Amino acid sequence: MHETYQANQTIELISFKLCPFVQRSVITLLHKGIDFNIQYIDLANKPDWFLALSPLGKVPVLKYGEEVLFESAVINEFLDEITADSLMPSDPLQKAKDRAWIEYSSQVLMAQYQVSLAKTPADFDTRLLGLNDKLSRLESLTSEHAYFNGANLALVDTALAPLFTRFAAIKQLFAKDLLADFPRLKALGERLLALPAVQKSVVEDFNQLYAEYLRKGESVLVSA
Ligand SMILES: N[C@@H](CCC(=O)N[C@@H](CS)C(=O)NCC(=O)O)C(=O)O
Repeated sequence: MHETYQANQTIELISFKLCPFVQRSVITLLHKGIDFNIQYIDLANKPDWFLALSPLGKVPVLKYGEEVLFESAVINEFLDEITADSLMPSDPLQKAKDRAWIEYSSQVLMAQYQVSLAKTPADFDTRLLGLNDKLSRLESLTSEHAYFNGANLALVDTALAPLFTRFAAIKQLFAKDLLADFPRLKALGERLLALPAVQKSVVEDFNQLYAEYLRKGESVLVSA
């Protein structure tokens, strides 16, 4: 743990209720027991103060005292480093691999987003092939043990968890089990969704808001 930056500053996370990248940071904050405030914005109507703060105009943004951080993977490593019980492997090679899989998981989240917003059955099927291709690679790497790397929860798990929140919502709302062919990922998802930090990482009416968002986006999931 880095002594200079113990989590004794005011921490505020700028969020959008449905953003999976923000959710990663919320999971990390909650799991590490860090006090923080959350401020929600509407991404369809970004406030000027937010645009001034966020270099890419994206959430999450973390305000740490007067300092501003962006990019969920960077935010999470910072939060991890200023608190005890690191969620990053100490071995340089394993750490580099986890960083690479965190980036990969961002691409999987994007592929999941594309699938969720397909407007026609044909589009849905094409996009699902792309998502499944990415999931197959993850499936073959996922450990049989508790978490992605093995016995210990790591930042790569906090990066993957939002995928499972959305797969669970799709299953519950639209009776589609998109993880049916991926047993190891399914088991990993169940373990992650059982963690209190993951359960509390989204708003209580998440499924309702998610369904509404997909309906507005004319998703085929909603009209099917
Ligand atoms: N690579 C970024 C991705 C963040 C991202 O794409 N956030 C989305 C919401 S989920 C966003 O703010 N989009 C606003 C926009 O692109 O205008 C991260 O990991 O933090």
